[in-house]
This record gives sequence, C-alpha cells and structure tokens, in this order.
Amino acid sequence: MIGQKVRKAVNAVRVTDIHTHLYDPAFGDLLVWGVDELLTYHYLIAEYFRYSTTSYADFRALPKQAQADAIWKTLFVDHSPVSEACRGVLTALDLLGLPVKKRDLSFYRKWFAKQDVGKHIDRVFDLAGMRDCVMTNDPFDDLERPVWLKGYKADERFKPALRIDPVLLGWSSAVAKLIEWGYAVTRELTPKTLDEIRRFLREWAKRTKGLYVGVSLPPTFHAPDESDTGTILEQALLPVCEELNLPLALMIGVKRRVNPELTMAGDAVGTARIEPVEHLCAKFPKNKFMLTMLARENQQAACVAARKFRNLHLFGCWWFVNNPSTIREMTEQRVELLGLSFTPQHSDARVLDQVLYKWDHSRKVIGDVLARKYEDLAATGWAPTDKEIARDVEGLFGGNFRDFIMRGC
Ligand code: FIX
Ligand code: ZN
Repeated sequence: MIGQKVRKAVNAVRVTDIHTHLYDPAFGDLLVWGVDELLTYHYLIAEYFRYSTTSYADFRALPKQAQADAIWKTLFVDHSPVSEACRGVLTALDLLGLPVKKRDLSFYRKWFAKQDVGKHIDRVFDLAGMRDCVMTNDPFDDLERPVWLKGYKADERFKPALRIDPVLLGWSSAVAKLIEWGYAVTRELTPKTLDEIRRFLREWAKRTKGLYVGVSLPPTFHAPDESDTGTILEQALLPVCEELNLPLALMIGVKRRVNPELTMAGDAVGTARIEPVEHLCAKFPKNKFMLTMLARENQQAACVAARKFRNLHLFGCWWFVNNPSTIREMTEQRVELLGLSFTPQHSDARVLDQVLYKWDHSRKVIGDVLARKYEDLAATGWAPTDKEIARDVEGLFGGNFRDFIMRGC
C-alpha cells in the first residue's frame, strides 16, 4: 500500500535534470534529436565496435545516417539489443508512440523528419515528466561561445551551467585563448594572471548565469596540489565561486581517450581518491561542492564524505554507473547513509529524446528502492502521510538541488 503510493509519487514528480549536454533551442543545431542521433550516441558507438571489424577511420568517415545504419544493423538486427544503451533507444521510440515491433528504421526517420522542433521539445518534456534541465556551457566551444556573446532569449526549461575544464585541466593551451579574448594572462600563474583568470571566470559566470560551475576530473585528481590545476582551483576558481555563491560540481573518475580511435566513445573509468574532496570541503567551508563519481568502487566513500560535510551535495549515477543494477545499489546505499539529502539521478542526455528512457528507467529503479524503504518504516508503525511522501520525492528529483544552490554556507 505505502509502496504503491511511493511509486506513484515517483512516477508523477516533475524532474529537474541537473546535468545534461542538451541546449536551449536558441543554440540552433547544438540541440540534437531524432533517431540518427539516438543511434550514434557515443555509448552505442563503443558497443558497435564490440562486434564490428570495420576500421575506426572508415566508420568515422561515414555520414551520420550511414553510421546509424551500421549501428542499427549490428546492434539491433544482428544481435538482440539488450544493453542499457540499446534498450534506451527502444524505450524512447516506444514512449514517442512509434511502432518498435516493426523494426523499421526508415519509418522512424520519416516520422522524426516531420516533427516541428518546438512541439517536439514540448512533447519530450511532457512525456519524460521533466520540468527543466541544466545544460553544460563551455565558453571555449566555438559553436556556443558566439551565442553567449550575442545573447539570446532563454527558454526557461534549459538552465545554464558553466563548464571550465579547459581552464582547470589545460592551462598551457587555454592561456592563448584568454590572451586572444583580451585577458592579460601569462603561462606562469603570476598574481596578475590569477587575477585575470578570476576576472574571466567571474565574467562568464555572470554572462551565462550558470546555476553552478562544473568540471570532469581524472581519477588521479588530487588536492592539495601545486600544479596549475591545484593553483587555479584554489586561488582563482574557488574564490570566485564563493563570491558568487556558486557550487562547484566535481565529476571525478574519467580517463579521457583511453582508446583515442574512438574519440568521445574512447573515455574510460578509473577508481579515484576521496581525500581531495575531503580536503576541499574542509579547507573551503564557505564553498559549496557537488559530487558525482564514476567508479562503482568510489560510491561508498562518496556517501561517507557527504555525511561529514554539509557543503557537499552528492548527485547522479554518472555514465558507466547509470545502469539499473548500479542505480539500485547506489540509491539504496545513499538512502541508508544520507537519508533524503542528495539528488539520486541526472540524465547526462546528449540527445533530447534520451531523457525519455533515462528518466523512465531510473524512475522505476529509484521508485522500487524508495518503496521498500517506506515499507520498512511502515513496518515499525511510522506512517508517512501522502504529503510527506510528495515532499520527499519532490526533494530527490530536483528540490534538494534547488535548495542547495540557493542556500548559503
Ligand atoms: O564530462 C561529462 O560531462 C561526461 O558526462 C561526458 O563527457 C560524457 O561524454 C558523457 O556523455 C557521459 O554520459
Ligand atoms: Zn556529462
């Protein structure tokens, strides 16, 4: 009974998707959608090469539609599409009302070609039960930078977040760009250069009105650290984040381009250390941090760190842990260690239609975990009211994040 109520509340809640790679439609072609985009998602490209012996270069040289054809044939026709990423394509088509049973790629293509983008966005948000989502906005991206400089009329469903990987992880290359853009910086991190980096970050945080600042970090990330990364982090980025009350979202554990031939599909996972997170939370108590970790092995330590630091907000099941079996395990562990004080999921969607499957699959798993937890409560005689259940679920699917970004330290 209580379990059913909880599942119902999880199915009904309107989600804030706190980390995606989607774009406001004002960014034009950067917002991608449709079956060819779904099929050429980098998760599926990696899976395609489990079976295919095509050369990487030949595959890369194909136009998108031909890549999608090859992936469809290999992953859906020649083998049953049971992986999470393959299943996701089918869930998305099904939720859009397309006949999955027909297995007719050209039919799906024709259907998408007829859709109006504005109406399609409305439909996807509606079917996914999403109230809004957070983008990933990179000032170094040559396609999105001009949109920010010119300004655009925002669709309120697409909130910005400032991404600063190039500054933090590649200062030796970023320096030339900053000089080109009028900042008086040098390769050496002199006091003047750090001051200018702070000016750059401040200006872009204000220009984008990002809800937080984000960075993906390798498993070797460490702090304190006297490298460029450590110096810029502690002396430029965190002071600006504190000044503007912006959380810094740390996404830790990605090894970029382990197989460079696969480009974006060639990134992998490594187990990271939690000590850098503990150091940052302790040394910068006036800063807020968000944290998601890529390795399954890191999840318990991440929960324990969040128990110790109220300026740390745990979020999402990122990428290689965004599979039902791991989402179940992580959500259970997080509830047991943190109660309701975290955000269990984000989609990381790169293609608009992906939010359909990501939220559908996650709602089921998270709903089951929560249902069992409330049933355990009910077994003691504690009877949560409908209002309390709705409050809790609302928090998990966006409210906790909104409270965290608004509050001071
Ligand atoms: O760094 C990130 O934000 C990652 O999520 C991406 O780089 C990654 O390619 C991805 O799409 C994972 O889901
Ligand atoms: Zn991402």
